[in-house]
Amino acid sequence: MRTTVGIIGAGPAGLLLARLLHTAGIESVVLESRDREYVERRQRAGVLEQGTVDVLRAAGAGARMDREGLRHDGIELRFARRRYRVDFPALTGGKSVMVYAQTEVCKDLIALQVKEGGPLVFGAEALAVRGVDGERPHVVFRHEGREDVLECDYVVGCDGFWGVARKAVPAELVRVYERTYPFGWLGILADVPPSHDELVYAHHDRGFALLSMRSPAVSRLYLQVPEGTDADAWDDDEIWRELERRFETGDGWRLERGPVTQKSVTPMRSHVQEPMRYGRLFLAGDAAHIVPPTGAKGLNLAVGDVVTLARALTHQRETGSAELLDSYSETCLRRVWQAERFSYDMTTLLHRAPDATAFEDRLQLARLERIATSRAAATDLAEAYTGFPFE
Ligand code: RFL
Ligand code: PHB
Repeated sequence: MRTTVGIIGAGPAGLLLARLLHTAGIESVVLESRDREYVERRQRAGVLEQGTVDVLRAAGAGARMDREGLRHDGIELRFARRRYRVDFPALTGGKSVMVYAQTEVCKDLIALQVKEGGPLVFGAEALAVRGVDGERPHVVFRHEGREDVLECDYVVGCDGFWGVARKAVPAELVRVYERTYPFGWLGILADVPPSHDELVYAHHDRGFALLSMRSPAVSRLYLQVPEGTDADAWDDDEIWRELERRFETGDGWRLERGPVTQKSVTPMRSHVQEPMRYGRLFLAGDAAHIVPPTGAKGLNLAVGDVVTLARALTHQRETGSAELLDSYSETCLRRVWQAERFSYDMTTLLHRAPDATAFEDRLQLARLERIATSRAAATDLAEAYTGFPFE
C-alpha cells in the first residue's frame, strides 16, 4: 500500500488529521489496531475548548455536536463545604466550553472518514516505523494475520502513550520530561441526570471528586483513589457514599444516585517527549504528551497538534516550503507546556497527596480562597480552562 501521509492510530488525533488532510486534498491512510466498536466505546474526555469546537465545525464534523453538545459557561469549585462558581464568559470576554464526549467526536469523525475519506483500516496494528530519516518512510503493520507495509511520504504517530511511533526516534535525540502522581481516578458512568448543570471540582480532606456528564440523562463521576487501585475493589454503594461525602455542602445540595454502567481506574501522569518530529515522522496527541485529566486538556492538545500539522503539510504542498513543518515541534510545544502547567496546577490544587503535610493542606485552601476572592486569580483559571488560541 502507498499513500502521502501514513497515520498510525484512530483516536481523536488520527481521525481529525485524516479529515483535515482530506478537505485539503491530501491523501492519507489510517491504521488502527483496535476494532471500530472498541474505539467508539472507549470512555475518555468530555470537555471541548472553544477552539476545538470551531475546528470540528470547520471540518464538517460539528452538526451533531451542535445539536447534542452542552454549552457550559462555568464550573463550580467546591471546598470547605462551600461552592464557588467560575464564570467563563464574564472573565474571558465571552468564552465558554462544550461538553460533548470523546466517544461521540470519534463516532462523528469515523462516519465522515468512512463515507468520504481515504482508507481507515481497523484491526491493523503498526509494528514498526522505518526509514523516516530518509526519503522512503514506511510503516510495517499486521492485518488479518498477515504482515504488510504502508509506504508514504510522511508518517504521523497518533498512536497514544503506548504506541510504537515515538520509539522510532533514536534515544540519543529524545528528551523526556515526566511526573507520575501517587493517585489515580476511579471513574463511573451512571444512568442518572447530573445533579448539577455544570461540572463540579471538589476539594476534600478525603481526596478529590469530580462531577461531570455525558448527556442530560447520563452522569460521569470521578473519585481520587490511591495509585494502583483495582476498580472492582469498590462496590457501587461504596462509590456513591464516598462521592456524597466529598461533594457535601452546607446548603443541603444532594447527589442523585443511579445504576452504574461502567467503572474503571485511570492513572495520573504528566509526560512530554521532545522534539515532536524526527525526519519525516511527526508525533501528535498523547503519543507526544500526556497531562493528568484534571485540566481537561488532553483531547484539546491533540486537536491543536493536528491543526498545526495539517496546515504545515498543506503549506508544503502549495508552496514547496518546509518552513511550517520545520517549526511544527516548537509551535506545538509552546501550547503543550501551557497545558502541562495548568493541568499540574489544577491537579496539585485539588488532590490530597498521601504524604501531604498540614501546612500543604492549608496552602491548598489558601489557593482556592484566592481564586474565589480575586478576579485576577479566577481569570487566570478561566482563560486556561477555556483554552489558549491556536497559533
Ligand atoms: P488516543 O485516543 O489514545 O488514540 C490512540 C489510538 O492509537 C491506537 N494505537 C495503535 N494503532 C495502530 N498500531 C499501533 N501500534 C497502535 N497503538 C495504539 C489506539 O488503539 C488508539 O485508538 O490518543 P489521541 O488521538 O492522541 O487522543 C488523546 C485523547 O484520547 C486524550 O488526550 C484524552 O482522552 C485525555 N482526557 C481528556 N482530554 C480532554 O481534552 N478533556 C477531558 O475532559 C479529558 N478527560 C481524558 C479525560 C483521559 C482520560 N483517560 C482515560 C486517560 C478523562 C480520562 C479519564
Ligand atoms: C469528563 O467528563 O470525563 C471529564 C471532565 C473534566 C475533566 C476530566 C474529565 O477535567
